[in-house]
Amino acid sequence: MARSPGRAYALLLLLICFNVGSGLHLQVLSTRNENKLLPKHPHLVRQKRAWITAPVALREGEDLSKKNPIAKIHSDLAEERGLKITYKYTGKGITEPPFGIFVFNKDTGELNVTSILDREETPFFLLTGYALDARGNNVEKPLELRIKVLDINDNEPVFTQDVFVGSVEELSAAHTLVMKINATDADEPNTLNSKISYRIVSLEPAYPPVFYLNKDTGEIYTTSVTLDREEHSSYTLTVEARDGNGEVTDKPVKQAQVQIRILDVNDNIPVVENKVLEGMVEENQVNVEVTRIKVFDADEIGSDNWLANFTFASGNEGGYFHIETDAQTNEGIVTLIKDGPGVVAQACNPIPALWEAEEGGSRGQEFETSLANMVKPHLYY
Ligand SMILES: *[C@@H]1O[C@H](CO)[C@@H](O)[C@H](O)[C@H]1NC(C)=O
Ligand SMILES: *[C@@H]1O[C@H](CO)[C@@H](O)[C@H](O)[C@H]1NC(C)=O
Ligand SMILES: *[C@@H]1O[C@H](CO)[C@@H](O)[C@H](O)[C@H]1NC(C)=O
Ligand SMILES: [Ca+2]
Ligand SMILES: [Ca+2]
Ligand SMILES: [Ca+2]
Ligand SMILES: [Ca+2]
Repeated sequence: MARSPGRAYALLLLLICFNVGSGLHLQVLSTRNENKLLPKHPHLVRQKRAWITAPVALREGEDLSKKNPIAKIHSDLAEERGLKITYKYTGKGITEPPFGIFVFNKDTGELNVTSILDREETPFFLLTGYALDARGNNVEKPLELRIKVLDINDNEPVFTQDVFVGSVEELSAAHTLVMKINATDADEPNTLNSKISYRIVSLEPAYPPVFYLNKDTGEIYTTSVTLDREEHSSYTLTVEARDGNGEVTDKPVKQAQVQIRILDVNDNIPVVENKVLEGMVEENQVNVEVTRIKVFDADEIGSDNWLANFTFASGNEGGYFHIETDAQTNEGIVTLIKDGPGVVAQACNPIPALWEAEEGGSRGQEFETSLANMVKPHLYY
């Protein structure tokens, strides 16, 4: 800790004016006074051979001119040796952008702030103070001065998107995570100034309430009300993000839209329009369409959940008929592919459709068609 004799008295002096509170002025004069002074000056901490100052704190968004000078460096070497000292500061706000935030007096070492500060632009300034002799050489070890910019709540949360889009399957369990909305607040992270509270303002259709929003995370979940795509295939939510702890203020509150599509699940079986169908075919004709079996399926039109799969359960052992689905209309197209005696098709689950056709107006053929979905047929069995 002991300094070389030549420098025992050569200590850079720092004066910080705290204008907050009692207007305390701190001075460290020299190492000779160190033991006496240190306990009275808790803002200055001796670390190795340099004096490091506690940060100066300046609030953003405020006229700070009354706090000037905000800091002062002084070398007592000048006085003790009768040297002419020139003071200099470097760093952000002086020699690096943003320029012109601070000015200093090179003769007195006083540092002034000239601008209203913006924490969101520059949260922290690290300046270095120098005491130079006439030839520009350091007379003292350069000194670090830290200036912290204190936050005020001058930013509102802003949604990262105007419209958030999500989807969830119908019949999903209660408390299923659907999606997450997101807003940002430029104020100091992890403080109340940047805390965001989310809220659903409105939901369309409004009843019953099928979603809830976690106010802290922005996550949207299903409620215990079961979603049914066949009833409502989409929902539109208006959401808002409030500042602070979500308390109501006169500040503007940003809103966003949330669109949630309900995805189809194959929860409807095809229902035939007519239990009995009749078709007529001229004698001695093949590859002609005999009839079309109309079915209704409440699932998403055009999807695999909607498309019916027709098969002959029985009665077509002779192979007279062929049946296939018209993917556009979901009809079963029955075609006579082989001429022959009357065909009676029989049976079956889950929805029998008795079809009767007369060939040539004389012979009657009957069969029942078995209708099942092409996809996830296990839902019905
Ligand atoms: C710093 O501010 C003080 C107080 O307003 C003023 O007297 C002084 O001239 C200013 N110094 C500089 C370098 O602007
Ligand atoms: C919110 O959006 C911002 C900006 O796009 C991103 O940096 C951040 O990670 C997002 N936060 C969450 C929780 O998704
Ligand atoms: C229709 O059902 C039959 C019998 O279950 C099956 O063999 C066939 O692959 C199905 N067709 C389609 C397109 O799923
Ligand atoms: Ca804020
Ligand atoms: Ca701020
Ligand atoms: Ca279906
Ligand atoms: Ca469905």
